[in-house]
Amino acid sequence: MQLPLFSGTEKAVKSPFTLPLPEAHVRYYPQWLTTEQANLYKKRLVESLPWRQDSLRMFGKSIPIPRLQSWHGDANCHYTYSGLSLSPAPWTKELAAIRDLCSAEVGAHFNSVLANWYRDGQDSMSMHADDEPELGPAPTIASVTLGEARPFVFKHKETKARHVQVLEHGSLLVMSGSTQHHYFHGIAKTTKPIGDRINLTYRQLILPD
Ligand SMILES: O=C(O)CCC(=O)C(=O)O
Ligand SMILES: [Mn+2]
Repeated sequence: MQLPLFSGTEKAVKSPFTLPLPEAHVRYYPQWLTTEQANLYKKRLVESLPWRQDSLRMFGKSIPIPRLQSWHGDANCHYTYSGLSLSPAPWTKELAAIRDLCSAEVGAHFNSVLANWYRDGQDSMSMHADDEPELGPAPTIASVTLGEARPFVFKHKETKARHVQVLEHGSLLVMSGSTQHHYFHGIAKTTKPIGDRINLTYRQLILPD
């Protein structure tokens, strides 16, 4: 693994594993980044991204989403989800460096990333699947967590079976194959006093020529 912001070659101590999810393919890499790398990336991303609180239109009302976000990618990567249309901000040094680490790990190309900043336990992401047509039928999504560990909930669309994986500081979660077809996922609110968390989901949008 290449470490663009560091000269050291520390390796993760915990091994990656596949989550026990029928009809999905999800791999979890704890300590994918060292604590030192993850701390530095988090600090730089908090300071440098153009964070904004977007709103979704639901039931004729404009509802602010419970987190801040920032959408980045190649110039043509326009993305629409839940009625919200996002135009890409350019790649920053940190987002591009982490993208290249993800590509090297996963063997896939990513042309865009959604950054989410959960400021505290009241920030959340409701259950959803990343199944927008522009992601294609079987997207590979690389999700990097920086900051507070939060439970990531999977729910099978038909059987309703649930599985929880706590996503730790510096971890990588890779969802691929038919995962989005069969499962919802999300981050619940908590009343516990907790710190903030950044999540980066690297994606490959399939764009018309
Ligand atoms: O914050 C997370 O771990 C999940 C983010 C997510 O599901 C998304 O951006 O689509
Ligand atoms: Mn998602």
